[in-house]
Amino acid sequence: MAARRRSPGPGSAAAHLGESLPLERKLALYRWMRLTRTLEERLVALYRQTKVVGGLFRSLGQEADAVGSCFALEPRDVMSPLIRNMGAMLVKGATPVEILKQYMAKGDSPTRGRELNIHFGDIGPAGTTRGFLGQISPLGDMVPVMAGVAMSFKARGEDRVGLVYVGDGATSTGAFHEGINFAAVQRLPLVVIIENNGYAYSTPTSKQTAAKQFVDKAIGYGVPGEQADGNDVLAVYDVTKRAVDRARAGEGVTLIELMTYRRKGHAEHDNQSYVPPGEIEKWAAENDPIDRYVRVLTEREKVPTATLAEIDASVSAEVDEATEIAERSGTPAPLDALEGVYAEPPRERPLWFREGADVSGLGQERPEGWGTWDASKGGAR
Ligand SMILES: Cc1ncc(C[n+]2csc(CCOP(=O)(O)OP(=O)(O)O)c2C)c(N)n1
Ligand SMILES: [Mg+2]
Repeated sequence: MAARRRSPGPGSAAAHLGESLPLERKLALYRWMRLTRTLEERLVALYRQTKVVGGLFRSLGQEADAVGSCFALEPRDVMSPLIRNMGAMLVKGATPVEILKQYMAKGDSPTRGRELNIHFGDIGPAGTTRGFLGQISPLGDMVPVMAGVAMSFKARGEDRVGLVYVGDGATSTGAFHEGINFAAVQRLPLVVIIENNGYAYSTPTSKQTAAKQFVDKAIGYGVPGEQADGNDVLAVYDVTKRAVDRARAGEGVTLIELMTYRRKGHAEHDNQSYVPPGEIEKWAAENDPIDRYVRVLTEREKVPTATLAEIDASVSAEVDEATEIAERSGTPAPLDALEGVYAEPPRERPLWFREGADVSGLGQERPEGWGTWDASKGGAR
């Protein structure tokens, strides 16, 4: 039977966790969480100024979950984030400038305005890229994809580990089941993190599964499962590091359930009218991951508050500078939408299927040269 262990909950805050990390690394965890929150607050301001194109997804209250888990990876490892894992992407090397440009759909953003928010990636052979996959919207689908990534590591004998995040809602998909089952059977070096934040859109966890807890699903897959307090950054680091070490040692998949809470709506448009009164306020007051970590650092680690204030100031300056850089960039050229989508040069003439057809009455024929035909030469701009 799979082993199950629980990390201590709020109150027993990290009494035995992350102790081995040097203070410099503990402060780095603080900085990543603060950067995540400050950058998201800036994005909210830009959203309200209509400078963000599309939805804005917050991870308010979940910063420890994203940051602490990704912090357990090595640069050569590969991670697949979700919309609430901006913190993990920052830890893995995504920059605030890239994220701001991406959210604002700038022409020189990572996807040149063709994808929104944090849907962009950087993957390749170890040492050549930062190792995070571009996100896709279909829930759960990245589990089989990451099983494939982990299988490639195993097949090539590479000392690399994959980590995939899924939400509580995503566990209800067939893809989640197929992916984790395959990875478990193949003993692939994969860590699967279920972020239990209480909701999937407006669906509460109680309507998502009949299981008492998501970590119980590990038993059915025959893999170790661990549940941890997702708002305790050192606990998150600890549980993920154990799983990463197991994967690296050839012991296969671990399923982790991180207990956290989504304090904002699904996206900024969601007014959370379905949330019971007082619930959000309670989590904000009693279980904010940054507040809790500040207490750990100042009370247990004896870090002066001035040191944390300096980090906060440097984060604010970094976000200000990144915003200025991102705001200076222009919008994409219209034909950018077609670049990198089709083969270049094209194998077929554009609209070959219309050749010889009488389309005179349609009034929607594109001129010769429309599309990638001329885009790469710049001729059609
Ligand atoms: C297969 C699939 N079904 C439905 C959706 C629509 N959808 C997008 S996000 C979401 C809720 C996700 O909830 P959860 O997995 O708990 O992640 P969270 O937003 O809480 O981080 C839904 C239903 C989708 N993208 N893919
Ligand atoms: Mg959820």
